[in-house]
Amino acid sequence: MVLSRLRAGLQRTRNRISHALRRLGGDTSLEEALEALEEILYTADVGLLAGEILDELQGEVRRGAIARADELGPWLRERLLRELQDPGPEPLRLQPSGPTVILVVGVNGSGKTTSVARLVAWLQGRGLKVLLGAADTFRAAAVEQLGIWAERLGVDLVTGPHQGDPAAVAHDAAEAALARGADVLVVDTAGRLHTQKNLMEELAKVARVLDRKIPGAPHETLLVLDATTGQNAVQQARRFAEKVPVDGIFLAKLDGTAKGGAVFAVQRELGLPVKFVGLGEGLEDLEVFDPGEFTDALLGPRPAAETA
Ligand SMILES: Nc1nc2c(ncn2[C@@H]2O[C@H](COP(=O)(O)OP(=O)(O)OP(=O)(O)O)[C@@H](O)[C@H]2O)c(=O)[nH]1
Ligand SMILES: [Mg+2]
Repeated sequence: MVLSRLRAGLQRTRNRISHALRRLGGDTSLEEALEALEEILYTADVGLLAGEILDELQGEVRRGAIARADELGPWLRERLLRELQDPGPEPLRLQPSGPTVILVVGVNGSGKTTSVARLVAWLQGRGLKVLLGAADTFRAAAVEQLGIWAERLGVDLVTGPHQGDPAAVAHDAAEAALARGADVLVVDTAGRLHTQKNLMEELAKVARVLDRKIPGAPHETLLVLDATTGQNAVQQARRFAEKVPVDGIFLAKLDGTAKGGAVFAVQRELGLPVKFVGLGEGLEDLEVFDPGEFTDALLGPRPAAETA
């Protein structure tokens, strides 16, 4: 069930590599299969990893560990799987007592607010009491957008005046979370670029204020990346993460892209776990990242002989 939604989301990526995937099995020559595999890696946009994997593979072939075309598919699957960190069923470190604070950051339009809403729905589904903080005071429409989600979700939203200090909103939200006994406080922020010094400093201030009210907060800082931007997202995220301590990635818009392989580039080049993926614009379009399911959805199901 879950797998099928991920499969649907990754369809564009899989379509793009399906021709090459077909050439991996059957009676293709090893040489042709190697070419197909190279095509898969580059087309899926896995980044620097592609070159590394191809080098390794050449080595395997040279030392005779791989001799047939149909051995390449399973080898690739295992190899890709090894790249991915498994966030496990508990991707967020929830505090045993007192509110857990989740700070959501990222560049403009990456999918932060939508992902905040989905996270709230996911947390509510686990029986947790959630409070929302709208620390995006930059655009008037931003608070409104989050307000609509809050109403649909039936959660309280703490906001501040338009163009007001986001750290003040964070302060009030943390206070409200304590006073109302919330299990989780999720704080949405305005989009920003790592090059915008003041805005990066503002983010640091938001984190400091949260920590002052709730020691250890934010307990999770999630960086939302737009999967459709592929390698660009990776480069931006790297610089972003240099400035703010990030705990994990929320990879949004995985459904709208043929660059699903960006997951590998993110993990390899940022060393950060992908904790959630966004597979659409709705509240239910969130999945906890699962490396096995992801690899299956990308490469197609394993042949029966292997799964048996
Ligand atoms: N297809 C698809 N669209 C998404 C997904 N996540 C977000 N979007 C869409 O992307 C657009 C931007 O999403 P927002 O959540 O407003 O992005 P944001 O990062 O909060 O934007 P700013 O606050 O302006 O920086 C909206 O049209 C969303 O519906 C996703 O997983 N899949
Ligand atoms: Mg937003």
